[in-house]
Amino acid sequence: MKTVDVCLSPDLIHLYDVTDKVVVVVDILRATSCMTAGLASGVKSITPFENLEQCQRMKSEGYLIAGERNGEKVDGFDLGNSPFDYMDEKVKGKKVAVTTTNGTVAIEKSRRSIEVIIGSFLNISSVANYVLAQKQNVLILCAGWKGKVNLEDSLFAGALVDRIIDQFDYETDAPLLARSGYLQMKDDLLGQIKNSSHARRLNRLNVIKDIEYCLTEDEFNVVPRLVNGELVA
Ligand code: 3SL
Repeated sequence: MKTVDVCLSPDLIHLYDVTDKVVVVVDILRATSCMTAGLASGVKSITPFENLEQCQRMKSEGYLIAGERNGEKVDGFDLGNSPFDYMDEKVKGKKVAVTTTNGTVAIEKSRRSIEVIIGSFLNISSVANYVLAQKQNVLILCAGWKGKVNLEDSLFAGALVDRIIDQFDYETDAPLLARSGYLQMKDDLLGQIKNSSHARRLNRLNVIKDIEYCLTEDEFNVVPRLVNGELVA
């Protein structure tokens, strides 16, 4: 039977052998929600960078550059890290290079896997159907915050496990833990996540609209995949 596991922080990824797994990278607030929304809305590709300067250099190659550090748009970049930035007309058909505090770090750390795909509440059923249809083991990698565990990514992991567990065995207790948290909180995800550390951090930046949007389930029917270093729909 295929297995599913949950890695609650990119700093724990060294404990997992990703070479025989599809990795679902998740950063609900907000990197993977942006990637999902953008690629579903006509962005041509999104190239993730861990390093800010490398990302910035892509501007001279004709890319729009998106940059976030500590929740704020990086000065001089074209886009910040709001899903609404990625759905703007001016981004349609364009190639975007992006760097964020945690999301792009998690993608970078997953590159040795069979395949990297992008998960968010916005495309959760599509992601569930995608991994159900494949024969591969799955690791859900939560981007967290600077190496620490966060609520919103862990709840997404639990929600995805809940959708697929009938056809997967679990390798460790992390999927059980994440699923039980999700089942306990699923009727008031927004209320629970509004109290999370990152939502409170973002609230100070007035992005409540983003938080609400990022918790919308199944807005899009798209599974972004990392192909030759770029995310495509
Ligand atoms: O850390 C990240 O990758 C970002 O998604 C954080 S924020 O939501 O833009 O603050």
